Amino acid sequence: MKKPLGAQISHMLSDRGVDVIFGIPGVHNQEMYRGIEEAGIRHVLARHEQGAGFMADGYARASGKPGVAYVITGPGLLNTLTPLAQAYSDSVPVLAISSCLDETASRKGQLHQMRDQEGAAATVCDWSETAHTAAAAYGLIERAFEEFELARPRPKAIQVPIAQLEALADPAPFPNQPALRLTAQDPDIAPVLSLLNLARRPLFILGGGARSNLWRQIVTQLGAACFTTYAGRGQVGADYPLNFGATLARPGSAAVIGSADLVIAVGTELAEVDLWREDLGHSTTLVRVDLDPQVLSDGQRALIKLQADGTSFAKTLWSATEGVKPATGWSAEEVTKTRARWRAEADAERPGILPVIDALRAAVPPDAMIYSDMTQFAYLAKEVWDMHYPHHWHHPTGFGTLGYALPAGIGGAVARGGKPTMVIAGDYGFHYTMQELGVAVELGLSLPIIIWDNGKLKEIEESMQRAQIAPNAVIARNPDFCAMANAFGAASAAPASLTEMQEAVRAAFTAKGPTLIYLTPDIV
Ligand SMILES: Cc1ncc(C[n+]2csc(CCOP(=O)(O)OP(=O)(O)O)c2C)c(N)n1
Ligand SMILES: [Mg+2]
Repeated sequence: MKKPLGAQISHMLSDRGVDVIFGIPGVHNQEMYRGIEEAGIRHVLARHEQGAGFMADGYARASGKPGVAYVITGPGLLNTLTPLAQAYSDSVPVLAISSCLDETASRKGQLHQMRDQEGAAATVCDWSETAHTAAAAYGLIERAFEEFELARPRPKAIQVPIAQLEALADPAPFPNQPALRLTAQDPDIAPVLSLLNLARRPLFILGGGARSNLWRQIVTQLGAACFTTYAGRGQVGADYPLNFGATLARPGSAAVIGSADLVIAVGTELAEVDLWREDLGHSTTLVRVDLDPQVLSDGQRALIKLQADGTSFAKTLWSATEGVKPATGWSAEEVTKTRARWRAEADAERPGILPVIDALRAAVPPDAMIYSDMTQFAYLAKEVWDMHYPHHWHHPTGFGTLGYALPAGIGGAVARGGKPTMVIAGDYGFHYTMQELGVAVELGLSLPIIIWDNGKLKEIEESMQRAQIAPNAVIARNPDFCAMANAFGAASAAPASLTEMQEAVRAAFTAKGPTLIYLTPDIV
């Protein structure tokens, strides 16, 4: 049956498994809202398109499905560019569908007109295209979903001219048969196996792309030590005696890596934000496993490069490890001592936060999913908070955007349908997107929102001090955060002790709406 294209698009998305769309309507994209309910899709109304974009990101990270945002021409799309750039750097499948003007070359001064909307989105997305016909819209959506599945997932922007959204169109074609990955065949790991047979101190570095529940068994069987990136936490389990944890950013990790006689890095960019130094520190063969040729060809001098996804690699490796004798060069004692030293080092760098982190972790269910912002609390926590499950801590890693945590956590909580989800933000960063509290209240999300209020932009103040700049522009007047949360209809707590904090956090996970939990460094 013919319907306006705007409505057909929602049906097409629904047929491809989309059950939630985050967005904001306007007169330009209202046709996209005609079919949402009929298609069985839930819409979450953000308070700012940046919020909608981060919600789509948080939803995608929690569900593994693409996150979709509906926004208007011009300012609506521009407001989502920051989240789209964040999704690009962290390889998150986000699809932004917006309206656009029908004609811009000869008509100036139209509502929401800008110079080059398609081009603007192209600067931060994998691609940005305009669908001038219904067939083009369907083709682009199909392509986006196919690429999310088959290639490194990255955000895409599709814009549809207003007249097209309004015009009657036939339904989209049935979903394509899912394509089979070429790389689905077992990667050839023979050279890796020969090296493993010789290695005394093999070391794995597991990133967010390592995705497999076999890693614990693999490293145990091989007697291998491991590091994870922040995004790779939870792949092996904190109680594995040879797990150095997410401590790559400790300068001393270079020496440990240098002492390994085989290093295998899986599904990690080994980027600046993973290492905070140029060189990994290895002095031996580096094996690199990744889907992305750009990662394989970077400056880390990998001797063996395998183009494979982490899941297939782990599967093939596991089926071949039986014949490999476990290595004996690492000792659990060495790992424990090193970790204790690094923990003390991290504690000394940002004093006073570690006891709060430990107490918080003890009160959080092991399967909680955590969304953190750019705050000292999270920088330290990411290093010392061992995760029970992989892909349960999400941070605006690559792009480093303040204001990520709350909206992304809302998107995550929506995807998780009641499973424990928590937000951690700093006092300053919270200002960026705090209006999205209204969404969390509206949806009745049982979301603890931890605010770490050190009264300033502390990370920046300390950086200025290190650079011998007299700190300035690093103090903002904060609102009464608890009163503000209450004004939005959220609950709040300002615990004076760590025990009170734990009680507040436990209660927040089962509350009928969000709870802002206000912490200051005075807490004891
Ligand atoms: C969009 C954006 N603007 C600016 C920055 C730079 N920046 C990083 S941390 C920070 C201060 C954050 O202060 P707060 O949230 O209070 O955390 P704290 O460091 O005090 O724990 C700023 C301004 C950024 N990361 N993102
Ligand atoms: Mg602060």
